[in-house]
Amino acid sequence: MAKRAKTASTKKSATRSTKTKSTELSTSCVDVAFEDGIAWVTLNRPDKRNAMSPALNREMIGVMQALELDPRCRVLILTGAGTAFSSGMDLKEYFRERDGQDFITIRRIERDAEDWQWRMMRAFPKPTIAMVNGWCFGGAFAPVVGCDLAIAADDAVFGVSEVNWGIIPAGNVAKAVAETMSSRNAMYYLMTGETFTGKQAAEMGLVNKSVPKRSLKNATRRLAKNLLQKNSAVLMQAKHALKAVQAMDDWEMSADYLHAKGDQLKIMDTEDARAEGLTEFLDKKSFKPGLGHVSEKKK
Ligand code: ACO
Ligand code: V55
Repeated sequence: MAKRAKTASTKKSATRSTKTKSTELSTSCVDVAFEDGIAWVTLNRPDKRNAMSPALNREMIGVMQALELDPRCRVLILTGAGTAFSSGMDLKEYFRERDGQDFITIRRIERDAEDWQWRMMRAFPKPTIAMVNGWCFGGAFAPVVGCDLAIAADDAVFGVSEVNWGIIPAGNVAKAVAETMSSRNAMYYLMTGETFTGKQAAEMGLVNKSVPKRSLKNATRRLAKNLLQKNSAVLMQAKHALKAVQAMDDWEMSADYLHAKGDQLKIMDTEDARAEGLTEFLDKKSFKPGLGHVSEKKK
């Protein structure tokens, strides 16, 4: 402790993260870096406010396929380079330039976007966090809601801006908005195209919370580190189960489904987190499950 306080530079090195860019996974539009179990995935077209072009979408499919199997990724954080999280679909490359192409090509361009923005996101076997650092418009709502959790900068600016330029929020943007915002707020922002801040997004429940921009990375890292403490099989079953029962109207069906997912977990979880949790609480009395995870106490 005393050593660390000696000089500013030693203090800095003591807290320096081991975040390293992955040269093999980074692409022309996406930057990937690993840091202690976290994969930082940064939409990287800052000059275009990280607008999602067909090329970016194809690259994101590849990045997510790789990260799914990569043990260096145990939590995925999605964010944007520069002033934007993402300005939505690329109006030039995704819309104007696809006009006039055949319908099969158009459908493929749309499917590439949707595959990573919500289909792969929702199925991703590891926790995902959207870190909304700035502008977030239209199509960008799909990956924000596609991620399990979201944290925004207080002053990030959101807008369901499709109607402002003459289309409806497709690509499951309206669905994403309907699932996370109240009916009144969803309809209000979808019809007016009015912007709202990260702080308002948190109040409305579109994101989990908002923090001042200067603390955004640390707050997101802290959340990721909480998730890193947990058993990965338990987390995967829990997130997929929640998404599945969200779509079920019948309580008998959801109850049965959840029992089945829990039983499936016993086969998947070779570490047997459940047995260890029971032993540590009931026998060793070494932690309180209501107040934190077993491994926090073990350290
Ligand atoms: N698609 C294509 N290019 C874009 C997009 C986009 N969605 N957003 C920004 N750009 C480009 C601009 O054309 C400009 O390019 P240029 O430098 O080659 O001229 C560059 O990014 C910078 O944009 P500015 O508008 O100058 O940046 P500024 O910081 O002033 O404004 C803002 C940022 C508010 C995000 C603005 O760019 C904007 O309104 N973008 C569109 C937002 C939007 O409504 N997106 C579509 C939603 S609908 C959907 O996604 C389906
Ligand atoms: C939109 C988004 C899309 C799409 C078509 O929100 C329209 C507008 C996310 O993909 O394919």
